[in-house]
This record gives sequence, C-alpha cells and structure tokens, in this order.
Amino acid sequence: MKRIFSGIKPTGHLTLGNYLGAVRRWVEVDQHQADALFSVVDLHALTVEHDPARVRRLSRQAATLLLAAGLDPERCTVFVQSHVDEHARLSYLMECVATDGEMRRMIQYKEKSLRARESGESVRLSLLTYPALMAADILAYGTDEVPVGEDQTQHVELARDLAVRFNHRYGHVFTVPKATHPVVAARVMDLQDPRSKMGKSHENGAGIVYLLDDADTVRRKIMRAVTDSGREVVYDREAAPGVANLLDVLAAATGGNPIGLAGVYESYGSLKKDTAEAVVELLRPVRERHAELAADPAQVDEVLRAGAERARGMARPLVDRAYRAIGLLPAV
Ligand code: AQP
Repeated sequence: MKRIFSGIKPTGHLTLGNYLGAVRRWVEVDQHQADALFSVVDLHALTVEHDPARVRRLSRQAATLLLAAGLDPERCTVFVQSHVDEHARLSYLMECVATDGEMRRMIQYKEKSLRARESGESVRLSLLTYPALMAADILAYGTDEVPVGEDQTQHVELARDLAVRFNHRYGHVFTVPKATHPVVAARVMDLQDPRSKMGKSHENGAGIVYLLDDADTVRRKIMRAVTDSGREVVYDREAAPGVANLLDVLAAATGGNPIGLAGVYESYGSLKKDTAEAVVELLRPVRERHAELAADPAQVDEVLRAGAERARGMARPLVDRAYRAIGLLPAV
C-alpha cells in the first residue's frame, strides 16, 4: 500500500490556505487510499523567534483541528513530530548528505531570514537546516507521496535529491518521494495582498481567514478583500490576482472551476458574497467539531499517544538502517 506523509507547523492558527492546500485533501482522499501519517511538526516552529507556551498551545490546537476536519485515527496516524525521536536522529544524517549551498537556495529561507534581519532579529541556524529536518520527516517513513500546497514543492524536491544521493552513496535505504498538489487552490493568496501567500504567521490577520474565525469574521474579511482596478470578473492570476484568488477559493469550496465561474459573475460584489457564504459553509462543521473535541482534551491526547507509538514503530527500523548504512557502529 502506498505510504503518505505530510505535516503542519504550529506557528499560528490554521488558515483557509492550509485547509484548501493540504488538510482537506488529507481528509477526503489521502487517508482513504494509503497508509497515511499526518504530523503536527512542532520542531519546525522553533526555527523562528517563538514563545514556548504559544507553541505548546498551537500544537494542541492544530492536532485538535486536524481531527475536527475529519482525520480519522482508525484510518491514519496522527501524531506530534517531537514525540518521535527518529525525526531529529535522521535529520542529522540529512545534514551530512546535504550541502550548505542547497540550504541557502531555499526560497523560504531567503524570505524568512530577510524578514528576521529586517526586524532586527537574529537568524536561527535551524531556519537554514529546516529542509534537512523536513527531508527526515518524509524519508523516515518510506514515503511515496507528500500532499502539500505549492509553496512546499522546493522542500520536497530537496528531500528527493537527498534520498537519491544517500541511496547512491551508501546503499538503498530510502524510497524517493514525490509532492502532490490539489488541482485548485494549491496556493491561496492573502486577501489584502493577493500577490503574497496566505500564511498563518503573517502579522496582518485582515487578509487571512482562520479556520476558527466565526461566520461574521469570515464574511467581513472576504467582503473587504482587495480586488483589482478593472470591473470585469476574469480569471487572470497575473493581471488580476485578487479576483483570481476569490475565484480559486470559491471553486475549491464549491467543487467548480475558477475559469468557468468567472463567466457567471457580473460584479466583484456578488463574487465576494458567494465566496464568503461558500467558505462559511465549508468551515462551519470544522469549527463545530473543534468545539466538541476541545472540550475533551484527554481524547486528543490519547490519539496523539497512540499515533506516536505507531509512527515510532515504523520509523525506527528504517532510521536504524540508515545509521548502519552511513557507517555508524550499531549499539549492542
Ligand atoms: N496559502 C496557502 N495555500 C495553499 N496551501 C498552503 N499551505 C500553507 N499555506 C498555503 C500548505 O499547508 C500545509 C501546512 O503548511 P505549514 O504549516 O507547513 O507551513 P507553511 O507552508 O509555511 O504555511 P504557513 O501557513 O505560511 O506558515 P508560516 O507563515 O509559518 O510559514 C503545507 O502543505 C503548505 O503547503
């Protein structure tokens, strides 16, 4: 059976981008067709300035939201990355296979290190080595497919390169994974700045729909979305990114096609109204289920305990094999 791994970083509240780009597909497709693992990748949240209590809170919230969105622990493995030591163990081997040039070329490193420097913060070494840890996350499970939004393509490509290089130098240990993306809304853009990705750690929340926003907040944010200077509703990501983003979101929420939908609308106002209502309906069951689960944290804890145990059992033999292959003396 195909093996799937993907993760989500507890660096902020989960967004509509996370949901449409990744989580919804995990729920609707991936958990039904593969042996799938989904992780709250909390170690990755330590690569930028962080508040320990907030990371802990967001990790629990992210796990609860994954279950609320419909991940079923009977069908897939849900766990927290730091509960499984194999991720950190394998990450070091990945650092020994990767080069610093490869790491410095990563777009996310360039963007986030620039942002940190501009705000007078130092850049953590872990921000540079983050893709080695992400490669370890993926490779530790013999993963075939990594369902992600478009922004993660470069990191999955690096994981592929490292798997191939390791296998070539030290003998075949790793499956070579590939990224998969949703057909529509692989890159949901910020509603206030439609040339930037909707990212959960952005400071201005006005352009971001959070999964836990109430219905009125969702409506307000979408009705105030920045559109373009034209009047016609056309699907053109370059010339009219704000409108294209709304069409993508509406299409993803209703199962339509963004280009086809463009022909249906005569004004930006009616497009926004329908998009807002579609998103409210899409998120309503997730929000309601989240409220139920949040009231019973012991149930979530038990899912995470069992998930980590299962994940450990899968990763340990493979990571042990990689340790032996690279030349480390096995412990007796
Ligand atoms: N805007 C987006 N559109 C489509 N997919 C997206 N994803 C994130 N933002 C969008 C996908 O969601 C999954 C989990 O993302 P992540 O938590 O690993 O972090 P990220 O990609 O860096 O997302 P954020 O929300 O922008 O976090 P920050 O702001 O902290 O960097 C991934 O599959 C991602 O592609």
